[in-house]
Amino acid sequence: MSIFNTGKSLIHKNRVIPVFLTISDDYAPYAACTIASLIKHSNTKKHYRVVILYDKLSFRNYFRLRNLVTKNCEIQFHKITHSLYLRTIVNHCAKKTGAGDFFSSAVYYYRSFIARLYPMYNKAIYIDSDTILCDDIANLYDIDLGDNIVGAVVDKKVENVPEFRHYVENALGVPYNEYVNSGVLLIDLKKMRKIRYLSRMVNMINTFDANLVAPDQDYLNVICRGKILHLSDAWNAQPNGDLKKAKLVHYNLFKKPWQCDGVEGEDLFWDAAEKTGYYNDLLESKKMHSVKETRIKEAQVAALIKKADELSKLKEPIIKNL
Ligand SMILES: [Mn+2]
Repeated sequence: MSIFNTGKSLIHKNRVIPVFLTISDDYAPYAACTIASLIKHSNTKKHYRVVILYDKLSFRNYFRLRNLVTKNCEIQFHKITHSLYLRTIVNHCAKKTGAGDFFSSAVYYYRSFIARLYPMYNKAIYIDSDTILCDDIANLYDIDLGDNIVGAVVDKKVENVPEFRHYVENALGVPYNEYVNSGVLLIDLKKMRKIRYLSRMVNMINTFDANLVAPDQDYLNVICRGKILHLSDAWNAQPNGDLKKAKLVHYNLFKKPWQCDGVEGEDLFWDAAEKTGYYNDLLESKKMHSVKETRIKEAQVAALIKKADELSKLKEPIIKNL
């Protein structure tokens, strides 16, 4: 299953804290920054295991990521290979080519595979690779989920954009103030396995063949509805919000600190970047980032909002929990 593994798989007296990231080659530099920030704020007495689920990873990126390993933080690499479930998702994604089909890579769905691929863990964290830790991630791991399947932060973007709000309520049947962002997840893997999360999601993809706005996130909200613990905003703090108390910053908006100046919390990103082998590359690629690319992104956002608006006008929800 895993091709590359680094760091001894220590049999530790202290339990291990599994943290999952999902990437392709293009996101490796930002994942490195996430990991560097996680290590910076880690507790030397605790043991962290970062697991990178990927579809394509060059040797150069593999070695650069592997170089981040420390005594208390190991890194495992796991290439997601084809399975029946994945094939369904890949085929489904391949059909999405229109404007507003922004999240059309199967990699977005990899977080849904964690519970099934890792039966040895009962609890895990998933974080996006456009995040920077400002606190020990062990503090997130220690939060008691109670009867809930996942812990996540309510998505402020939905609350602030009327089209998204209507989409979530009408097309998904989820109250907008319950709809969470899937960029930071504390997951009860045992419960995920119990409800057969992955096969349920794939079944819904097959049944409804819906062209959703934020696919994996929409499925998570529909499937886990009523069983989601709403975490403090500090664990998924986003630019244009309050970053002062942030424990984790998520550059979730379309402006990324590695592309343009003036993104709130950008200093945190660059501090972490300095600790990776990517620092100079990141500075260079930022210089190359053009106004044209920014315009393309803005058009994509507009298309996404338009899509949300159209879908919110349908009479019935476009997916249902099966
Ligand atoms: Mn993100």
